[in-house]
Formats: sequence, C-alpha cells, structure tokens
Amino acid sequence: MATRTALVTGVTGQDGSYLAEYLLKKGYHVAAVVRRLSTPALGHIAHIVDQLTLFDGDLTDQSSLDHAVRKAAPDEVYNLGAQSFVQTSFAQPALTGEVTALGALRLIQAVRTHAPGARVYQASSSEMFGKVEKEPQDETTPFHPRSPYGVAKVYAFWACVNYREAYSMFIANGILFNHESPRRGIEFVTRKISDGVARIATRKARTLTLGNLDATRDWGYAPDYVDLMWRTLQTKTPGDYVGATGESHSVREFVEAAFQEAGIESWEKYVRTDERYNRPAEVFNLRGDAAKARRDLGWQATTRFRELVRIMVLADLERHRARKS
Ligand code: GDR
Repeated sequence: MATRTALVTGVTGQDGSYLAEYLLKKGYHVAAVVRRLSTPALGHIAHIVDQLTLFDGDLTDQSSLDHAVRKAAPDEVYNLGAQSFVQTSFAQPALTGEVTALGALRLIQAVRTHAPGARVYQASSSEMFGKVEKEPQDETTPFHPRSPYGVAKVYAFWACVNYREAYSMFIANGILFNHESPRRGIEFVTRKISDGVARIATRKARTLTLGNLDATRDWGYAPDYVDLMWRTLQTKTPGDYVGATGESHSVREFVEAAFQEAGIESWEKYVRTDERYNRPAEVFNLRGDAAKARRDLGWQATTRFRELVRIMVLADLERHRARKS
C-alpha cells in the first residue's frame, strides 16, 4: 500500500506527540503545523522531529493552513491544536474562541478547498457536557458547556458536523474525556499533583496548593486515546465517538493515591487549597460511556486509575531525583 500522509496540528503537545509516534510506527508520513516562536519549543517531539515534515502555521491564520494542507496533500488530518487550558479560557475568552473554535473551522475549510477527500479528526471534549444533563455521558448527551473553552469546543464540534453534512466530507469527532500522562502540561491538575508530590518527596517543596478537590473526572491514559483517534478515521462512514474509561474519581482521590505512590502518609499535612484555582463556573462531575467506540471501533481504555497515578508519579519522581532543582 502507498504510504499514507497525516497532517497534525498541536503536535508538540501531549496528544500530538503520542499520535505522531503512533502514526510513524504505522508507517505514515507525518506532517505537522507548528507555531513559529522566537524561542523554539519542540515540546515532546524533539526525539522524532527529524522524521516529521513541519509547516510554519497557526490556527488563527487561514493562509498558513491552506498552504500546509495543499503541500502535505494529507490522507488524514488530526486537529489537536487548541488553547486547551480551561482556566485560561476565562482570562482569554476571545483568543480561545479564535484558536479553539474558529481555528477548527479554518482547518476544515482548508481541507475542503485543498484536500476534500482527506479524513479529518476533530479533538472534541467532554468539557462540552459541562453541567451534565445525564450520567454517564455518551454521544446522545446534550451539551451544556461551562467555560469559554467548552463553548469554543461546542462550536468546533458543530462546525465539523455541518461540513460533514453539507459537503459530504469525512469528519469524525472524538469526544474525549480527560486523558493524562507524564507528558501532560504542568498546569493541569493531575500533572500538577504528580509533580508536586515528587517535589515534596525530594524535599524541593513543602506544600502543594490546589483548587476544588471535590471535582470528579474520568481520567484515562493518553496513549490509549491516540489509538482511538486513529480508529475513528478507519471506519466506513464518519461518526462521533466518546472516549472514556467509565470510571470517575475526585481530585482528592488523585491526591491521596499520588502521595501513597510516593510513600508519603497523611497527604493532608502537605496540601492547601486556594480559591485562586477555582473557576467562575465549574464542571463538577464527568464520567463517560464509551460503549459506541467499543462496539464500532473495538476500542477500550486499558489503563486504570491507580496505574495511571503510578505511571505519572514515578515519572516525576525519577525526573526530580535526577535533577538538583
Ligand atoms: P479539565 O482539566 O478542566 O478537566 O480539562 P484540569 O486538569 O485543568 O482540571 C480538572 C479538575 O481539577 C480541578 N482542580 C484543578 N485544576 C487545575 N488545573 N489546577 C488546580 O490546582 C486544581 N485544583 C482542582 C479543576 O477545577 C477541574 O475540575 C482538561 C483539558 O485538557 C481540556 O483541554 C480537555 O478538553 C478536558 O480535560 C477533557
């Protein structure tokens, strides 16, 4: 079979880097749109960058997306680029809309113009369910977003459905619940906890300050979820799929498990809370039902909560033990 080409946005992030590795292993030619920064940030792709074709571009810039799509001539396009930190979306709502909502529209418009036969994956999010109207959430659950980020993702979701219906394009939405790993950005709660615990265990910090400990999330392991992304583009007809573990745990439970993994009893001694980390509107509880992905795609999350916590804490412990500061 001829080599297939995939074009990825957000390649330097957690999901983008795992996806690029996954696609390279499958023999794809992987191209990516990367933002030009004065201090280049290769994120998590430094070890594979020689194997990628990079295009300077930005989701806020239509012509750069047109150029990348035209040049790469992709068979598959994965839109993982976004302003993806929920809390920041309250401080920068218009930027979040530009990148996360209109950016997706610009990309599918570029695909429509320059590679109409390409299959597109849109990284949709469980944040779209927000103030949940059903438990657990699946593809039929109404959206009720609670942040400018969630609102932007709902826009992008419907833009994709609209292009699919209007122009018969192959566009699939993966509605993914939280997925984590040692590559997760340090500002997201799981990584903030695993890093904070490792700092405390290695005596680089005395405390860890968090926001709402009662929020619950359906936390899976990111490498499982890039496999789901790929699978959504291998079906006969395009569809939308929830990706989740089906289990939900609180931030408090994550904290407790993380301290245990580092061999520290009584986490209460080290953890503070500060309203600074609370959100103007919170998504309190999320738990997904991925039965459709299991049935149609043969996909299932493999890594359970406790194992995920262990992977993340051990990785940060190792990093902090190897480093002085
Ligand atoms: P989320 O992830 O908003 O679910 O979105 P995040 O890890 O930021 O928050 C999860 C929950 O933890 C609570 N929380 C804190 N969060 C952060 N970041 N820092 C804290 O100190 C803290 N204390 C408590 C939050 O209030 C929240 O309830 C992630 C992102 O990756 C999105 O881009 C993605 O779409 C969804 O997951 C699925």
